[in-house]
Amino acid sequence: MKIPSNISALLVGITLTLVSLWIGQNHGLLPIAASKEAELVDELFNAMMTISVGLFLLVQGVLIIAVFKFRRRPGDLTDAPPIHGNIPLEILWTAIPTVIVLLISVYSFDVYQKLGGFDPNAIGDSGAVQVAMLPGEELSTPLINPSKTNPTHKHLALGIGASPEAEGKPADLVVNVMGMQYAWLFTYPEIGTTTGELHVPLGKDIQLNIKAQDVLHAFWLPEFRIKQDAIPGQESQLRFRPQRVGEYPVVCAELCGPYHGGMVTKLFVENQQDYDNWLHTQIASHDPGQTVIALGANPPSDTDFLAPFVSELGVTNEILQQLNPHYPA
Ligand SMILES: [Cu+2]
Repeated sequence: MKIPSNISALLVGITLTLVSLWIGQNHGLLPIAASKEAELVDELFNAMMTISVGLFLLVQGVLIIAVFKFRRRPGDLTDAPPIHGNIPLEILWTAIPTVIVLLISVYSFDVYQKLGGFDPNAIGDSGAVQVAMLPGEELSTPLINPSKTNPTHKHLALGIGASPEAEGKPADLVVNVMGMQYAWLFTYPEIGTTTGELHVPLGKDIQLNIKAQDVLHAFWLPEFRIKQDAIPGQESQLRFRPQRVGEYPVVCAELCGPYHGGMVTKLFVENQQDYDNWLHTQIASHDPGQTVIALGANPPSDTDFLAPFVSELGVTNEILQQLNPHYPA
C-alpha cells in the first residue's frame, strides 16, 4: 500500500515537532537552576533550543533526502532542469525566520524586564546635560544641571536591579562585592565584616553592589544565570532571590590577567538558621585588621600575618620559629 505524500509529510512534521519539544526540555546543557531568575532564563533558552532543533532537523533532513533522491544515476549525462527560483517559496522562507526572530526578541525582552534588567526610571536620569562647544569656547553652564536631577529616581545602576514586584522596596540583604586580581571580596555592611566566600539566606531578596579595584572583571553565577561586569570607578549591581540551598561557584568571566582562571570562589545559600549561625561566627571572629590585610592597604608585620595560621591550621610556634627566626616564642 502506498501512503499518500501529504499524510507522510504530516507524520514527519508531527515527529519533528515532538522530537524538537523533547530535546528542548531534555538537552541537559544547563547547570542546576538555583533561583527564580534562572527558571525564567531557562524557559527562554529551552524555547530557543526547541526552535533550533526543529529547524536543524528540517534543513538537514531535506538536504540528506535530496542528496540521495536526486543524485546522478550511472550513465545519466543530461543536464538538470533549469530552475530560476521560486518567489513564493523565497518569501515564505524569509518571512518565517523573521517572525521567529521577532517573537524571540519580544520574549527575551520580557524575561529581561521580569529579571529587573530594564529600569524605565533610569533612562535619561543621569542628570547630565549635553553641551556642544567650539574649540576654545568657555564653558558657561555647568555640565551637570542640578535642577534636572530628580532625587526620587535612583541613580543609573548597571546590571540587574529589582524585579517589577520588588521595585521600590529595599533588598533584604545588601553585600558589597569587590573584584580584584585575583579574588572576590564580600563586605557585609551591617556587621562590617569582609569574607572571601559569599553566604546568603534562602528565599531572600539579595542585592550585590559590585566594584572592581584594578581591571575589568565579571561576576558570574552560572547556577543563577546572572553575570555582571565589575568595572573600576563604576558601581554595578545584581539582584536575585536564591531558592535552593547549596554551594555554588562564583566565577570571574572576564579575562583579567594571567591568573584569571583561578579567580573562583563559592556562594553558599543557607536556610535562615544556618545563615544566622554563620553570621555570628563572622561577628565573633571579626577583626578589622584582617580586612586591611586583604586589601593590602597597610601591610601587617610577619607576626601579625602568621598569627591566624597558628590557631586555624594547627601550625605550632616551633615550626614558625624554624621558618622565621623573628617569630616570638
Ligand atoms: Cu577577574
